[in-house]
Amino acid sequence: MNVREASFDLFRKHGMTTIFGNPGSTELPMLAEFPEDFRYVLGLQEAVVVGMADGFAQASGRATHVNLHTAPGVGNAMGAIFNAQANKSPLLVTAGQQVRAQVTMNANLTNRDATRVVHPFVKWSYEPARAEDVPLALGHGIHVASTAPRGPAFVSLPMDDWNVGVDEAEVGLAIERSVSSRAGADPASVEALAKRIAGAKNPVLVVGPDVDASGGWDDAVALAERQKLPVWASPAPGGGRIGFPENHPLFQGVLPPAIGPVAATLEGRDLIVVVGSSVFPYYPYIPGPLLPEGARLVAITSDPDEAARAPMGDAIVADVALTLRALLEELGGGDANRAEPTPLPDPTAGEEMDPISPTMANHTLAGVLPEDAIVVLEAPSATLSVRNQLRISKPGSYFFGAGGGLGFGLSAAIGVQLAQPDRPVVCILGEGSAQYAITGFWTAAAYNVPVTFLVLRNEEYAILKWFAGLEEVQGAPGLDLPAVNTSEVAKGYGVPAERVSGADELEASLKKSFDSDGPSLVEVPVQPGMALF
Ligand SMILES: Cc1ncc(C[n+]2csc(CCOP(=O)(O)OP(=O)(O)O)c2C)c(N)n1
Repeated sequence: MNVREASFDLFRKHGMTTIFGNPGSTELPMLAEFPEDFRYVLGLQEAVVVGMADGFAQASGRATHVNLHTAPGVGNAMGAIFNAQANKSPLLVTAGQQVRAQVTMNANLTNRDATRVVHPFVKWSYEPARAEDVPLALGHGIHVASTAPRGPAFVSLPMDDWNVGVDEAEVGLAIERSVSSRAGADPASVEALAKRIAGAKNPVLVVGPDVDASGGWDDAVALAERQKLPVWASPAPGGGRIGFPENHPLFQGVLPPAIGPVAATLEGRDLIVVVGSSVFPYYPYIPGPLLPEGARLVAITSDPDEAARAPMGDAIVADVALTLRALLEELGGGDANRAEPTPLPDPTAGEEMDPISPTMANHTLAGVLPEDAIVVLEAPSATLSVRNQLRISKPGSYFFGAGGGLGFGLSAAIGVQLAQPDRPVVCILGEGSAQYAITGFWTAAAYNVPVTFLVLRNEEYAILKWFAGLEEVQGAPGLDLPAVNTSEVAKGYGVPAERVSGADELEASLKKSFDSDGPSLVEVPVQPGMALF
């Protein structure tokens, strides 16, 4: 047995038979005699390769292998690796390396300091000391990436390692290992939190992305319903996933992403229970009290760093779903005697305009969205409007780049669709955002990945104009995007595309797109500016 055979057996054992990559000369030896039960998904640029793998890992819930081309490939991928750590996406990122005999002399394409390059954005980074150690190192990377908090791990692989022989018995022990890491909470902490909830007058629940990622969706609903807790989604920038049905009568909206406004929104609450979110993914600095007067906060997170760095409140570090279940048990069967909050009003389409507003575009999408659709979103100025109009209400149905690096949306949608071939995927993009992963259209076409891309064309970086107002910046250049013709570009990569105008044409085109069994794109001109509803 050689390193290649052992490594592919390891990938098989972990169900990692889809590899996302962009190859170079240093990766070819790994790909030699590529096994038939594996699938290689080619991306034409590394940011897209990692973004696709990120979507695939999140939507499949399992570690996913991305193979990059030595230093320049890893360099191109860095923004997407940053996104993957923010998304807590379990990625095994590997990159080829010069042959061992030429690393010390720094021959061409040597990935100098390979383990340091990715350092701030990965949980673990390694180059095995001997060729024979490659399978063990890959296993190490898979286990690190898959344990909480999940995130990317990196292994640098010298290109002459693959044909080296390994001790079959020894490597077999490494391959068959499993690591179970869903840790339940300390019972005393659960008991104390249950008492605080039961004794609170006006408690509220804030749900974040790890509710969905941990499989705790139904438990969060049960907790909110039994305790009659009004529910807020954690602020949108860090909310890569939705953790609670947004059409539920207890759902109160998405928290604003800034210190003062969060406290103002939660005014009058005496207990804020945060599940599966950092406290909090703030973005603009709008100072104010961290908590409303008289309020206490408790966070449940599987991420010790999230717990440690929070500026206020207590935290329980444990698996989110298991802790919610333990909490439900501790609180017992009866429903709490609290008044139910007023549900959100139904979304409305707003005024007729030409071009239509982003609100109208999202409203139109909501009308034709298939029941079991998955939404991948990267249309910055329309984020809140999408949330409000779509009111996504099923688990595993929303993916958003928590890191904020553009290029996630288009590429992740392809990975999500590959992981969930039986569910329709719609990817809502700003035309600016689409350009950061534009070559992803080729992969969607080449592998016939049936994503519906909806491009909201407002001919500007609308969100940056809004930020300019907030930051009191006048006269900044580079905020307009006239004449970026995304539908024509998509056609160039092989994705059938239409440019439509108005709600009726949009509706017809979206329906056609959802019925098609390949990728397609609908580009619709929309009004400039932020869309909040
Ligand atoms: C990799 C990367 N580069 C730059 C930015 C800064 N940025 C944030 S939003 C934005 C504009 C996005 O434009 P578009 O997708 O058209 O959406 P709109 O703001 O118009 O809704 C930019 C450039 C970023 N977030 N990520």
